[in-house]
Amino acid sequence: MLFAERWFGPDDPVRLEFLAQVPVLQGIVTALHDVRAGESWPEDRLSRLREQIEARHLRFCAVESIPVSEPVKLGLPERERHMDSYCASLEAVARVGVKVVCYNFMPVFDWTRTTLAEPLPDGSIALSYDQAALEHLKLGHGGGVLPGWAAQHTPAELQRWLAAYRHVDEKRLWENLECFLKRIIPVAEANGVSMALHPDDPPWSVLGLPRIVTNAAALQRVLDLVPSPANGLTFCTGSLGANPDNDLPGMIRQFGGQGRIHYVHLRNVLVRGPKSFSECAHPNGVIDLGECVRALVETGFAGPVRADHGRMIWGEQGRPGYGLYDRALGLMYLAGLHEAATRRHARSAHSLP
Ligand code: DNO
Repeated sequence: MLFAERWFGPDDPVRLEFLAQVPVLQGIVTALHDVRAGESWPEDRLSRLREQIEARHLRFCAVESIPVSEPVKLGLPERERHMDSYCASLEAVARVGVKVVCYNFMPVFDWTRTTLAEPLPDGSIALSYDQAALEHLKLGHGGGVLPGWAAQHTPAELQRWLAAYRHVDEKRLWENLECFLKRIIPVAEANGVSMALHPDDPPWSVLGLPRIVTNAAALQRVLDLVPSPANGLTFCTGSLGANPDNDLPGMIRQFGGQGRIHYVHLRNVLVRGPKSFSECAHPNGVIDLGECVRALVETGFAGPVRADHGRMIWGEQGRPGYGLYDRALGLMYLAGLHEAATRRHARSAHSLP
């Protein structure tokens, strides 16, 4: 696997130079964050990002993410134009040599949390989620804003999207996902790009919005909709692991065994009760990351892996979940797990008759 981290571009308070000092780091994932969903990405800006990354002796190894517009997820007429733009972006990404594209199909909001600064017993700060607290937010009515997403939609836009989804249940969302995949996967395949669908975070319906990419059966259904190797997954342990019913190493063996995991996010969560969890340091929490790494090694996974979110520690301020220090610690822990799993796998291969 290739150890990577997310960099939000030249405005990121975590400078690329600092990320490059993490000993095991080989790659960077980033995106053109200011291009609106539905518009196509300019190739010259992608080339400049690549030059900056390569100047630090790192690889631009994945795009995270090319966002899917709401009209595509809702199945509105503009989706045709938006899907054309999406395909143009995939072609541009491929031309600058990036071969993995992460995306999600969550209505309105991407990852959802109720607190961005939950104090953990050791004094560090983490993101957390509680379903009851979420349902109390009166979004966009001059009332609550969803932590992390206040700036993404104006209150009027938000109301418009929330109202539009009243007509889109899970069945319709699946149909719209199928339409999207049938349009873009052939283009990705022709350009040597592996699409990596990120699971819903958290993996259940929020605020009455449908969410469908939540468990093993759903992930298999996604893959079966278009049976091309270019139609694959971002396997995110933190998202799927918030539901303790998900058997993560088993899922890695199932989908990795089919060669359909193209990108991995490895982080941990403390599950506090039904639909209630807090993020935590990588070695703590309910997820056995050692077993997950072992399953990845045994299924021959060779793509990018990142530590995903970290806590805020040692007084660091910045983008919630995306400080430097805890992500660096997490990556070092993952590198240790990987080294142990690789040696064990090599030993067991040699002991075969
Ligand atoms: C959270 C990330 C997600 C992810 C998107 C992929 O920090 O894991 O925002 O990038 O869901 O489209």
